Amino acid sequence: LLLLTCLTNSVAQNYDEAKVPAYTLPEVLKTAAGKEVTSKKMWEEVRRPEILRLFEDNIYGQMPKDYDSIRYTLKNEDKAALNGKARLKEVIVQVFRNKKSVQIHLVMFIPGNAAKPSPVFVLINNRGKDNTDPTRKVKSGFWPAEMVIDSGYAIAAFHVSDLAPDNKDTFMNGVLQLYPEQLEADNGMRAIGAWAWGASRVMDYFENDKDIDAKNVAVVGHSRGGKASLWAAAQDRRFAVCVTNCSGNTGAALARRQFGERIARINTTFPHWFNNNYKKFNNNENDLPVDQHMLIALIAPRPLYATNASKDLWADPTGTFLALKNAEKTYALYGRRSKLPVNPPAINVPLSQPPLAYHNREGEHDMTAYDWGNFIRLMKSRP
Ligand code: GTR
Repeated sequence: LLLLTCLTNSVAQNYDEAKVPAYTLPEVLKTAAGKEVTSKKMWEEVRRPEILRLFEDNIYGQMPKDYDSIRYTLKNEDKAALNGKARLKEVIVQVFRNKKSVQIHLVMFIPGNAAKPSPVFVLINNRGKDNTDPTRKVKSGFWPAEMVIDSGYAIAAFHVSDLAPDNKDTFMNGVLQLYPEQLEADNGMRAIGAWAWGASRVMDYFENDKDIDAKNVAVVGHSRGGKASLWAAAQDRRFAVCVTNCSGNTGAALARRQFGERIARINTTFPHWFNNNYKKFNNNENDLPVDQHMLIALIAPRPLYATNASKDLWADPTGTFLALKNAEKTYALYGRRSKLPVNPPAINVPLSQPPLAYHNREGEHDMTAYDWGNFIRLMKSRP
């Protein structure tokens, strides 16, 4: 095993565009039986379920939808937060199954003067909890609550560790205690799936909060959290918008380009993120029955914003752009014409128009006020 691990790690990650191998992407709009998908109906009834199943079986695992009960408890409220501009709510979302439960601590700021329910951005927080500090002693560009409130939207967040600790030895101490059978299955849920599951339970809550417009929820994630936001939006069509920031490999970037992080590497460093079947594709990208453009297609016709950062070649900015381009045909089935150009835009040229939005921000692997400003632009320019 040690030898195998060393061999896997020794495969150099490529950063040279000239060394990207020739590849053929699996066809989004052709059914398993070889039929061309020509209508929205055929997509929704035949091809979309096929693709969803392929992602479950080969990558992210099943998404259990049954639970015994769910309870929402308002733990803290401040009607005059952010200098009176917002209402702070901290809610515990507790989900029960098999006499076990998980608790999701949801932090929300809602515009104070809103005349009707507010559309909301909900972040799947994979970084330090102080990035989403409800007291606002700590303010971070990763979750710029003040800026989002000023633009008229609510902003919410929960932490991934409430669902599955991000650790290969302890990830099962969360949602997976409610669904222990998942751990036995080669296509069972793992950590990324558990985080996406948490986003759906937060959506269950939003549907019960009169302050929130549950038909206008954008699910947001950065990097590993951005892999989860994609999977959440693909699985749960209640999410109106998806934001995936620097999500890279097994996020919004095409695997077959083998540029930057690769499947063998991600499965070695983070064996708890994806299901057992995914390990078959280590150094074997071309055998995958899907590629990541198909995950984006599952989100159609809903707006999707994928970002990258210029110094974050690990997450393959070009491969992300190409994944979006290869999902365009599916959006077109719904009459949603992509406004993306043929080639990736220059650094710091945001293309924030729906349905498929993209930018490559100058700088490091991160999520910043620059990124959020553009997510807000996408929300504002939706039809
Ligand atoms: C890296 C990992 C990436 C990305 C990143 C992050 O180590 O290789 O896939 O998830 O972590 O979450 O910041």
